[in-house]
Order: sequence, then C-alpha cells, then structure tokens
Amino acid sequence: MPQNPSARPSWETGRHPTVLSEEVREALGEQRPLVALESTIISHGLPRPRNLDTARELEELVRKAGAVPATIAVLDGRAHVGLSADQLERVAEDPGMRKLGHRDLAPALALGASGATTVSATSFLAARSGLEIFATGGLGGVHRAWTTTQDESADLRLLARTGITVVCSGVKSILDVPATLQRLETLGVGVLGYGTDRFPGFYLSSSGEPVDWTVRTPREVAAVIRARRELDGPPSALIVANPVPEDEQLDPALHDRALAGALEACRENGVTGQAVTPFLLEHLTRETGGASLEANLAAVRGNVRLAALIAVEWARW
Ligand code: PSU
Ligand code: MN
Repeated sequence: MPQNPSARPSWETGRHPTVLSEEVREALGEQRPLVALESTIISHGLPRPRNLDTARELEELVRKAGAVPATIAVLDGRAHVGLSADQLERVAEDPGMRKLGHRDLAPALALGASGATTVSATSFLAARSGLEIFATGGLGGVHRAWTTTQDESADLRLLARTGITVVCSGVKSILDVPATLQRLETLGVGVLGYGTDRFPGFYLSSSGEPVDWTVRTPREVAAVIRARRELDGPPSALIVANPVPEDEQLDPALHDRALAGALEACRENGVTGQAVTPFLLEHLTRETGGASLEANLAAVRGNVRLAALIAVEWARW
C-alpha cells in the first residue's frame, strides 16, 4: 500500500474520493461560470518547465475572462476538481504522475495512486461534479495505424456518453482525422466549427475536412447548449472546434514532413498504448525545432479563452 497516509483509500478514511476545491464548490453553488481544464496535457503533453508556466497561465486566462478555473487531477487516490497552487505544481513536476483515462480512475482511487487525467477522465469527473464547459488542446481519436493496432482514444466513447461542452482545436493531427470525424458522427457527438466551416487541424488552422455547423459567437454556442438541454436527449458531448489563428499555426509543409518521421519512429520503436500520443507530440516538438509546441500552446490558449467566454455567457441563461 502507498506510504503517504493521505493516500489511504476512501473506505478506510471515510472521505469521498472526489474533492471539489472550496473555490469550485462556491462557484457551483452560486452558479458562477466555471471552466474545467485537463492535466494530461500538463504532465505528459508539454515539456518542462513550460508545462508549469502553461498550467498557471491557462488558469489565469480563465480568471481574466471572469470565470473560475477547475484543473482536474488525481492525487494520492483522490480525484481533485480545482487544484491549489502546490497541487498544480505537483502535477507538472512529479515524474510519478500516471496518465489516467476514464477506465483508470477506479484503480487509481482504490490504490491511492496519483495521475493526470486525459480528456476522457476529465470530462467524466467534470460532468459528475456539475461542470458544463471544458477546454483542452486537441482530442484523442482514431490513430492512423488503426487497421493494425485498433488504437482509438477512449476520449471518443466517453464523449459519446457524457453531457459536456468541450472547446478544442479539433483532434490531434497525428490522428486519422476523417476516420475520427466519422466516428464522432456515428457516436452522435455534436461538432460545431467556431468561425469556420472547416474542422481545425490542431497544429494547423484547418484539417481540410468540412464541418456541418458553424457558430460565430459565445452566445450562439450557449444557444446550442440551451437547445440541447430543452431537447433532453441522451447525454453526449458537444465539441466546439476552434482553430488556432492562421498566423500562429505550424507551417503545413513542415508539419507534414515532421509527422511522417514521427509516425515512422513510433512504429520502429514499437511504441504502443498510452505512450503513443506523448511520444508523437514530443517527437514533433523536437523535429520542428519547437515550432509545433508553440502552435500547440497557441491553440490551447485560444480554446481556454473561448471556453471562459462561453461559460460566462452560459451562466447568464
Ligand atoms: N491535447 C493536447 N495535448 C495532450 C492531450 C490533448 O494538446 O497531451 C492529451 C489529452 O489528455 C487526450 C490524450 O485525452 O492526449 C489522448 O491520449 P490517447 O490518444 O492515449 O487517448
Ligand atoms: Mn490510444
């Protein structure tokens, strides 16, 4: 069993395994705008020390827009919604942080483990805690090697069953984007292009694939959320696909070149499972001389800003 006494499982301590920070609890009680933020991008998606700076910056962006940030992570067997400054630092710096998808939550809580939450685990915990808006970089999806590996991110199936609005720059371009869009359609996940009729390409402003619906203001997004509530259909996510500004995107030719190399390296090194996405992101950062990292950060910042504006608008309805 874990050494840390606070890491004892909930049936021994009698404490609930999900902890809302005081700030988050108050904001929920007063129906103030909240934005959920994931932690895998911090612990596994960005290099140190930029990751901690980014984690702090993202929370600050939410506050500046008038909403409350709720970064989500599992620490010593408890799922935290809203982190203190020390906890945020731990997520960014503790090399022992695991990567937790939705299916990993129960064992992590039961065994007193610590880990960062992916889109699937974050969406689940956010929705269960009553949060409605979530911002990230790019969703997981169908990997290009799907026909041999059957690697499809657990993000997709969880989003198909969870009522939450996710602001992102589409899905990571390391994926098979058309196949992922097809899966989202099959799974009944709503997709809105924000200010665009093209699905964004994560590092790139456009993946070249069309989207069926375009919205142009936070108010229009709030109206869609409202209509979904009125329809009262089975729970599913709404994706607000927000492109990285063109002047901050990765050069498309460099992107294609570096990606081909990254995919090849992944195959050659026999990287599989949860390690695939962090491997590809890191390889791209190296191969593009850091340019992919800048595009990634620009995308995430834009998404967090937009999510906060949507949350502020939604809190007025
Ligand atoms: N977006 C980013 N960087 C990331 C991720 C998203 O800009 O690192 C993470 C998210 O947590 C997402 C995960 O859920 O990558 C997908 O991993 P996988 O393909 O193993 O499901
Ligand atoms: Mn995977």
